[in-house]
Amino acid sequence: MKGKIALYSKYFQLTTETAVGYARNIAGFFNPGEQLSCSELSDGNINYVFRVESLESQKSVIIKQATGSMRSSTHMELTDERIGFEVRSLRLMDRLVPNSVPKIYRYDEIMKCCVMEDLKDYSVMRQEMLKFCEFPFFAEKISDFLAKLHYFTGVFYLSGADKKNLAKDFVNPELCGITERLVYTESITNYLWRNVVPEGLDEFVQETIYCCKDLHHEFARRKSEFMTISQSLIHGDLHTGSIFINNDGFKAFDSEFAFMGPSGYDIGCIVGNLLFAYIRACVLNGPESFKQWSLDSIREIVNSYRKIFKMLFEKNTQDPTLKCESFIDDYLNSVLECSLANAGIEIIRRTVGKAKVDDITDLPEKLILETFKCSLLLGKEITLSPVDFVQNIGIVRQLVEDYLK
Ligand code: SR1
Ligand code: MG
Repeated sequence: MKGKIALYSKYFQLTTETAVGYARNIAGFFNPGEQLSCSELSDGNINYVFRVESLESQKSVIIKQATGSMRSSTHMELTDERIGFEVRSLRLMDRLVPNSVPKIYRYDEIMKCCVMEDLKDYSVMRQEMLKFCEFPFFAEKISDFLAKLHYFTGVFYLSGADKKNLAKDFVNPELCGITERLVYTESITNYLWRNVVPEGLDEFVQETIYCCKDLHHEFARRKSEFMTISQSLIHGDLHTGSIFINNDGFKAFDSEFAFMGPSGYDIGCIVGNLLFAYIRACVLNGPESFKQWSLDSIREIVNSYRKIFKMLFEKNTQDPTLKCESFIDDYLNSVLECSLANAGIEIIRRTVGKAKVDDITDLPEKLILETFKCSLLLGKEITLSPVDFVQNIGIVRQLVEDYLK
């Protein structure tokens, strides 16, 4: 019977009408007979998202559903198990770093739905940065979140057996497959001919990206790390569209790409997207304080991550071999090198690839060409020499100025 319901549920995609009935049946959340309204919030590529709200009490929940394909391209099949990865990882993140993610109220394995906290008082960070809003606390809080997530799910804290058991819960081949293809292969080869380049820049992209052997080499290095290094549980898609923020704090969400991977992938994703905000501010002649804040945040993320991870190591690590002061420094250097390299790759893939960012696509048309070129040149420079940027993110200023001339 369970199998039949599961099969049926593949066709039972929620709508604004059925989501109300679905929410009403969540025991104890809404009062019986309460008038409920529903709006669809889906705007990502992958899932369906609804807000169900009581007209009387104003209480509300978010319902997120995964179907057997992508929302934006329904002909592209994608495992509906992805929602399970999201729920399991969000629950674990909430345990390791309380209040860092939305609360999950309920997970329905049959319908592939989860019901979660509605963060009405928060906004998507990317959208806030499009308005040049600054968040002075962000760097410290996000590094605390990442250092704790990576430390408590890695070998400096867990036993070999516990880490392997955790890894079993996060074998996520389909979503990793998207990243392997979209981030690490399509953006350097365009082998599926799906990259989207503004008219007139094909030759520039060929020369700068697709035909650059050194860049290809670095993509190969980082892709092989992504596919083999299992340092810790990672969020797997921590761009600024996967972060809710307000003046009090942030909440990470959309962690369906979570798996045991290279910790630097998460740091790189956030750094790359802060750099998009920086480039946009330069192109639009935005406030100096915003530009300064975005670069300072990157510097602080790198420094605080290192500091917090080391503090956790000193306080908790027991393994007599791994408790090695000189090695932890080497380890963190390599995580941060991998982070900046992935920041560069994130910039390149979001510029030439199919999955773009509003920071660039929302610009007035006459600014697109120069911004596109600037992003690619900066992304390439960082990917080729990540350590220079770990040591001094300030060099981005001069580079961007030169690229925009
Ligand atoms: C096909 S999904 C495209 C992108 O959206 C997600 O947020 C991930 O970043 C993925 O690479
Ligand atoms: Mg997403």
